[in-house]
Amino acid sequence: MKFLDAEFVQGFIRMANDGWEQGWHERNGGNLSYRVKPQEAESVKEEFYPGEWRPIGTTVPALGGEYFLVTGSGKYFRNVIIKPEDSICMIELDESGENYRIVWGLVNGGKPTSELPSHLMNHEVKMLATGGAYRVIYHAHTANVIALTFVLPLTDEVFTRELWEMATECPVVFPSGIGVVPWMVPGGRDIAVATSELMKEYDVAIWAHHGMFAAGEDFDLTFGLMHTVEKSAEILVKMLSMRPDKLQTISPQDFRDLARDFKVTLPEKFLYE
Ligand code: 2HA
Ligand code: ZN
Repeated sequence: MKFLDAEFVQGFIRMANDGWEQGWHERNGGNLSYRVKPQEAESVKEEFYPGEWRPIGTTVPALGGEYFLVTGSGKYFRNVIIKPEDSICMIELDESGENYRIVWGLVNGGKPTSELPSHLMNHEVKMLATGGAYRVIYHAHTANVIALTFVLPLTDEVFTRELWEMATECPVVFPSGIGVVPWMVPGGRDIAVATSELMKEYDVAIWAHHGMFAAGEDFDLTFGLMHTVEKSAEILVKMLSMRPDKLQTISPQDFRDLARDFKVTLPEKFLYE
């Protein structure tokens, strides 16, 4: 099969473009990765032309031998749909999980996303935690969530609870809550370790003054998660702009009632009075 005709490649391109259309990817902001299924990699391997092995910058032993579709470092989400072969690439990891090589894409040179260590460490955590179900990691520069990191305390409890309160669907969409990473230098192993620690517990991690990471099973669920959190943040920004003290809201007991009917478990640490 032609690489660009494969359904997983088309899904990846559409998600990148949907993010662009939301305004989350100014210039080269943000990055996306997908852990490719073995049969999907097999279906497009006629077009592979493997490059040199290079160090990932961290070690992900559980991901040895896996293939990933990823956006390129310095590449623009705007261009993914226009020239995918220049903007994205497929990489293969070696058996040790220490090195990668490009097997398709980035035809004009370049490297996978600058956040490759964070993406791969998050993939490793999520793959192990979900028995292999989770395949997508997405990083976006979502303006409303970023704005909130300047005015709310940078705790998982406050961000989760405030965002749950802004839209009734939120506790159902992200029942385990949201983790917050304080400001750190992006691109390296330290922020990758901090984020992947949070990903053991949550599907969403906020990077203060920078953006968000979301994890999920497929493109729709992961994009939908990012979209839901950012929409809720937009409502919170509007609410805080109108009157910072709420006149009424959803109470801890309301959340418990919702959890019962919708059959989700909401950790008590977010239901403080
Ligand atoms: O430009 O978003 O975090 C890519 C990024 C770095
Ligand atoms: Zn970023």
